[in-house]
Amino acid sequence: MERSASAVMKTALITGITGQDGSYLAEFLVSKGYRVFGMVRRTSSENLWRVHHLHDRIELVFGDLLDQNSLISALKQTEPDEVYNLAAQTFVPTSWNQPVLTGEFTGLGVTKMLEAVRFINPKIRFFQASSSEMFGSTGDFPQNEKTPFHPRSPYGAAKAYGHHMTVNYRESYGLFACSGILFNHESPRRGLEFVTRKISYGVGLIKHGIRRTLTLGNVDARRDWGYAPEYVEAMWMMLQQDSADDYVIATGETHSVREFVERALTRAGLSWEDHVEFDPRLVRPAEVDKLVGDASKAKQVLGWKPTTRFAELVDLMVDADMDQVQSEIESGEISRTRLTTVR
Ligand code: NDP
Ligand code: GDR
Repeated sequence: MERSASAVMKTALITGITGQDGSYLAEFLVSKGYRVFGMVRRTSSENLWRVHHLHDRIELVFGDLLDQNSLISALKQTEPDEVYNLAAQTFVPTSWNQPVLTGEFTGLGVTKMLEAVRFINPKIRFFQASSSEMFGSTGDFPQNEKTPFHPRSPYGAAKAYGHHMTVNYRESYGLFACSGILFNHESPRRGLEFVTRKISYGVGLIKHGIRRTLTLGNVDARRDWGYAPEYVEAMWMMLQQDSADDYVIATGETHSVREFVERALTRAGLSWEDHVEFDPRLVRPAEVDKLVGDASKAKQVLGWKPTTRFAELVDLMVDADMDQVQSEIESGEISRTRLTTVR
């Protein structure tokens, strides 16, 4: 691929650019003057809605985490200074259904990308999107970079492997490889199956009279929820340091799913009694009861801190989904298919 005329312009390759974080990171890096490449896998129908608005500012290359040569070829084509490895099978319940595939995407995929970096250009700076799910049922609160892992799902176990491989490639080969231990982060671009978006979109459907109920599993689980655009900035900050390291990225606050639902319903003027139902099929084989992160290292070293707090996050997601549902009604886009996906 032809290189830009500008000698100072940095180039980044983002895997998972079609996902929530990939789209925000692409926006952020474009705003910083980067040449941004996104790696996408071949799909039979178009899947680029989160990055449509960037179509003339980003470039796409084909590749799949399962295919080692496609990663090597993506690096050869794009010659990046920085690689952000955001691609993964990210939905925890699916990881019990498809544990092997999750291990291959979310775990081994990291090693495949690290190997590609080492082989093509070991000077490339590498970011791995690790997860608070690695802490699982640890009894230590709040969780920091030194807290032991006890993952409670095939997803969490695969992420722990990817994290350790990132650390190992740094220590064994001197790669500039960073692992961001990211606590839950949300936005109006979150997939509809994750609980926050399921709630905000569900509330939008109820408010517009399309649905009557919101069906949920364990509403006592507690999470540390932040705002996704702020988390992608932390990823970039990690790769701008003099040396590579690992950082917890979190708000330091924990709230239950129940609190999230209550705030969302209140925002829309709806009540729990009329609209929330429990479905035992949504309860997981093993739950992570409580997560709360300590991001003081990121604050001290990177100068990163979260600004959007819980109530503001819920409100902005509910407001966005009220508008989203309204525009889907107007355009006729609300279809039976779309409604089944949010059950
Ligand atoms: P999403 O589920 O929104 O996006 C996942 C991305 O991975 C999609 O672009 C998807 O592509 C891509 N992908 C999946 N499998 C493959 C594959 N085999 N080859 C190439 N691409 C693939 O995730 P998020 O944006 O929310 O998360 C980004 C990263 O951060 C993930 O690694 C996630 O595990 C991690 N993380 C996220 C947290 C969060 O709260 N959001 C918290 C902690 C970690 P396609 O569109 O084709 O499916
Ligand atoms: P999580 O996110 O598993 O933390 O993983 P999710 O939003 O799926 O679940 C959060 C908590 O809500 C409870 N819950 C429900 N969850 C879903 N999805 N649907 C429901 O109906 C429901 N009812 C209750 C869950 O049991 C859980 O306790 C996310 C993903 O983005 C991972 O990729 C990422 O690594 C972690 O966050 C940090």
